[in-house]
Amino acid sequence: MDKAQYMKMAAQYIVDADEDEIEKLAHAYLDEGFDPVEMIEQGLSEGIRRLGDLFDRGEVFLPQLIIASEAMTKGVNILEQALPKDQIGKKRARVVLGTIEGDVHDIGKGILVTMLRVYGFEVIDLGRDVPIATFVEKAKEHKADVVGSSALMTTTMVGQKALEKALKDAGLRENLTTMVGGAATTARWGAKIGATFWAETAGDTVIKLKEIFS
Ligand code: B12
Repeated sequence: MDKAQYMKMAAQYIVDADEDEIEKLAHAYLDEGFDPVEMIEQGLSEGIRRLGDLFDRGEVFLPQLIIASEAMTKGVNILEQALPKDQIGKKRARVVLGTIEGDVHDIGKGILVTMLRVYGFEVIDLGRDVPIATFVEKAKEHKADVVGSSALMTTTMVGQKALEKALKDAGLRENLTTMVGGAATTARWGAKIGATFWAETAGDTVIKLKEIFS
């Protein structure tokens, strides 16, 4: 089977919320020697986005979304094991990362954590639904170089703005790179709230951070 075919099937199995098929497909894909990141970003993520649109239109309901998320997590876990282990002794930078207050969406954040670790960044993963004060506290405690927040909902992305302010108020912002992302956000939003940068995907985030910490 060619790579495009794998991507198509991965997306479809996520829409179908079929964990068993995802598992089989991920193993078969890796056996062919294809790039795990491509399947995460172009296959599985495409499927979950498509399902989100169906959910939006009322064509699928929350239970299917939950089962599909579990299938997605399973697939990502299998593919992640095939990623090269971080070979870099000295870390490029220390990143404090979490999904913002009120928001439980953590699939994308989880992918980002893995990708950053693979590329030699030290990551302190705060998890999901993280209070603004915790980001600030952990940034201080770990002497972070970067603070990143993920937001998937229009109702929670305002927390990213509050985080920028809280970091400023704590006197930390000047010495930090801040980054925002998640499906609710845009480059315009990132610029508007004064974040150092916004990125669309985990891959783009790695590229931007590598430029800053080369
Ligand atoms: C899966 C999913 C769920 C799962 C989440 C499981 C989990 N553990 O994450 C479940 C079923 C639990 C869920 C629940 C809910 N959901 Co939901 N969900 C989704 C869905 C379909 C996909 C999200 C996803 O995982 N995408 C795939 C990942 C890989 O993409 P990503 O997160 O964008 O991440 C990538 C990039 O953005 C980037 N990135 C991510 N984070 C960061 C951070 C930084 C710093 C950077 C630089 C980059 C970066 O890198 C990632 C990899 O490339 C979206 C639809 C959509 N189009 O987004 C709705 C969606 C986000 N959900 C929505 C809603 C409404 C809800 C609920 C309120 C539903 C309900 N009625 O209860 C609850 C939320 C509860 C809460 N308080 O948070 C709405 C939000 C609407 C809005 N405009 O605000 C959406 C958009 C669906 C819709 N169209 O209505 N959901």
